[in-house]
This record gives sequence, structure tokens and C-alpha cells, in this order.
Amino acid sequence: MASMPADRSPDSTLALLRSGYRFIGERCERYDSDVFRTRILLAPTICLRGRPATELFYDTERFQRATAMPLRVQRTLTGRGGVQGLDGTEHTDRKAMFMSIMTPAAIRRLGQLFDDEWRARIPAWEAAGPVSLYDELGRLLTRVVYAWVGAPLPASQVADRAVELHAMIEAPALVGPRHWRGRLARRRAERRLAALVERTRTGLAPAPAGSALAVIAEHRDGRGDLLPRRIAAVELLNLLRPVVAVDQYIAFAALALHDHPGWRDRVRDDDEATENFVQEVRRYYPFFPMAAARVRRSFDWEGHHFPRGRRVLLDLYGTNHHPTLWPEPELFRPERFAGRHVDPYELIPQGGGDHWAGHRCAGEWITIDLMKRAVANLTTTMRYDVPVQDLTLDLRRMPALPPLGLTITTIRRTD
Ligand code: HEM
Ligand code: MYR
Repeated sequence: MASMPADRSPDSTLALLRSGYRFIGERCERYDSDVFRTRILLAPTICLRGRPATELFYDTERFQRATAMPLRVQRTLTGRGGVQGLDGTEHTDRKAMFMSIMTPAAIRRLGQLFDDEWRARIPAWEAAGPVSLYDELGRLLTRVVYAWVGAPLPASQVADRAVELHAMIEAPALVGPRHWRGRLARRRAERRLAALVERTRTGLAPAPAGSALAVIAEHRDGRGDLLPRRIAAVELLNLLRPVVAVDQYIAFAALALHDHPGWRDRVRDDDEATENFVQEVRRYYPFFPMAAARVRRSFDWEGHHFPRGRRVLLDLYGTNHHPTLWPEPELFRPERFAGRHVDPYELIPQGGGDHWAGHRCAGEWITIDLMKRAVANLTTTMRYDVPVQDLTLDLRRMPALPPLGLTITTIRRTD
């Protein structure tokens, strides 16, 4: 058995928080290996990156998700009892519920709401001074996604709900008050949404037919039982929160248009170029750093032993920047996707493998659709200036927001 390269230090949690997105990749380079062991949160952990490792990681015979996600991530980002931590038939049943929501018609409806809302917001942006794209789009997407799931918000609540969802997304890797803000936001949101599910079920506030709220509130598991209302709330948040998180990718797309202005003309009215551009934004920019699983039963792989119960982290960012998969990975080059078959184990910003059988992101098509619409809105519906500001991305921060959320100014409608 080959010995697996190992971190020397007794615990690398602080190093992970300090290095952020580059933690796994820089060690893989140091050890000249896409597998190494370390200790995180005081427990032995195996880190992986690259295509063969991704195929391994998404083998549900070998890995499980139960107990894989650190508690601090569950208490902020994902919640507890939701689809992310399920295995076997419980997972395929719950995942089928999510995928049944992702019909082309439903994706189009969300996109249409998004475009309409974007156009409707332009006059207010024209009148305002500089606006933070991240904050504005956070509110815009909050309003749109609550309406889309079947629980439209009164205008007076949109800003608070946006702050709440942002708090959950920003909290998992932070310490101190900003971490606790995320926990509190989740507790409050779950309580409120559980009450909404209850009102839906009792007929007090019926959900629109076919809406995501109706699908989740009425879903019955393999035994014919409704989801406990707290779990239904966690699953509703698994739609609301990540749709709002797309604001970050849109800010990255705007940053890419700013740094590579030649692409503004290339993407305009060109669906294929827009798609390649969006794929490169998802590959290049840092977002979900790594996925976590546990070894279901012991096995050997490429001469390395994986003992039962061991936590394993797959480097999503590092696989998207792997030099053998992506020549010159640190260059932003959308044309690399022209004519390229997008392999399910190579481009993995939202996880890899199969959407139904495994844990790959249920919202990947929605994300791509919203990003394409955002690129069209940024290049054809309006023009704007990007004032001088600090645009460096700090890869040590997870998630890595552009400082001030990317400020734009002198916004004008163009069509
Ligand atoms: C799972 C990333 C948007 C719903 C995941 C996973 C990642 C991810 C990395 C986990 C993969 C794994 O565990 O192997 C992202 C990113 C997004 C995004 C970066 C950009 C904003 C969305 C959207 C939705 C969504 C828009 C829904 C509308 C989900 C759900 C899961 C998931 C339900 C759990 C799937 C499962 O455990 O089977 N996402 N996601 N995500 N995502 Fe997303
Ligand atoms: C979502 O809301 O599900 C999609 C986007 C969330 C991105 C959050 C990125 C930081 C999380 C660090 C988690 C480490 C997981 C082991």
C-alpha cells in the first residue's frame, strides 16, 4: 500500500480557514499528489481533487453524506434533516422531489420573473447614486424567488428577507458575530417557513397549484408520510437561499465583463458565446470551495486505503483549476468551452456526477439560466460605469465576495 502524503501539523483547521480556496490545491502541489491526509476539526480527513477523484467521490456505494457536513455549516448554510445529508432511497426520493420542480417551464417562469424585475428596477437605479450589484441583486432575487416558490413577499419585507438569506450564505466559515448572525437567521427563517407550510396544509393559505411550496408541503416519502414541517422549511430554504446566492455569480460575471471588455460585444445576442462565458465564470471564480462525505465501507483506491467512517473533502475549486483538465487554469478564457463536451466530473462548481442519483446541485440549470439572462441584461438592457474601487478577490475568504459587492454607477436603460 502506498503511503498517503500527510500534513505534518497536528490540526489544519486554522490553516484551512487562513488559506481558503487554495488550501487543498496548494498542498496537492506541495506533495505532488491529488490525495493527501490531514486533520480538520481535530479529526483525520482525506482531501482529494481532480477528475478520477471526483468520479470516486460521487460513487454512492463508497461514500455517504450522513454526518459528513460539519455542524457549523449545517447550522448556517444547509440546515439539518434536508436532502444534503441523506443517503440511499431516502436521498433518491427527496432528490426526485427537487428535480420534479426543475422543469423547463418552471425554469423559464423564474427567468421571466427575473428579467421583468430587472427591467422594473432600472429607473430606481438610474435615480440612485452608486449601487452595489451584490446588494441590489440580492433583494431582486429574494423578491423573485419568494414569488416563484408560491409565497410572494410584501414589498416591506424584501430587504429583511434578503439580509437573512445572505447571512446564512456568508456565515459557515466565519467565527464570531457574523457566524452567529447566520445561525440566528436560519432559526428564524425555519420557524417562519414551518408555520407557512402548516398554513398551506390546513388550507388557511393554500399554495398555488404546481408551485414549489405546494410540491414540498404535499410531498410524501416512501412510507407515504408528509415531511415534518421543520424539514419542509429546510427544503424550502434549499430553494430560496441558493437562488439568492446566484447574485454572487452575477457579480462575478460583471467583474469578468469589466476585466475582459472584449467579451461585452462577443456575448451580445449570441447564445453560444454567452453560455461559454457563463461556464467560464462558474469554472474560474471561487464559490462553493469543497464538498464533504464519509467513507461508507473501507476500500483501497489507487494504492491508498480509505477506512470506514473517514471524512473526505473534494476540492471543487481546485478541480475547476486542475492543470491537466484546464490548460492555463488561471486565465479567464471562455473560448475553452467552444465545442468542448462538458464532462460531469470535470466542471464541478456545483458538484459532479448525476443530478438524480447523487448529490449534484439540483439548481444547476436555474443557475446557468439566470446567469445568462443577467449577462444579457448587463450588456444589452442597460449601460453603466464601474467606478475605481478595490476589485481584488480575497481567496482566503469563503465565500469570496468582491469588496463592496461590486459597485456600479451612472446606470441607463438602453432598450
Ligand atoms: C447542492 C453549489 C445554486 C439547490 C449543491 C452542492 C453544491 C452547490 C456544491 C453540493 C454538491 C455535493 O454535495 O456534492 C451551488 C452553487 C450555486 C447553487 C455554487 C450558485 C448560486 C443552487 C440553486 C438551487 C440549488 C439555484 C435551487 C434552486 C441545491 C440543492 C442541493 C444543492 C437542493 C442538494 C442536492 C443534494 O444533496 O442531492 N449546490 N448551488 N443550488 N443545491 Fe446548489
Ligand atoms: C447554496 O446556498 O447552497 C449555494 C451557495 C453557497 C456558497 C457558500 C460558500 C461557503 C461555504 C463554505 C462551506 C464549506 C463546506 C465544507
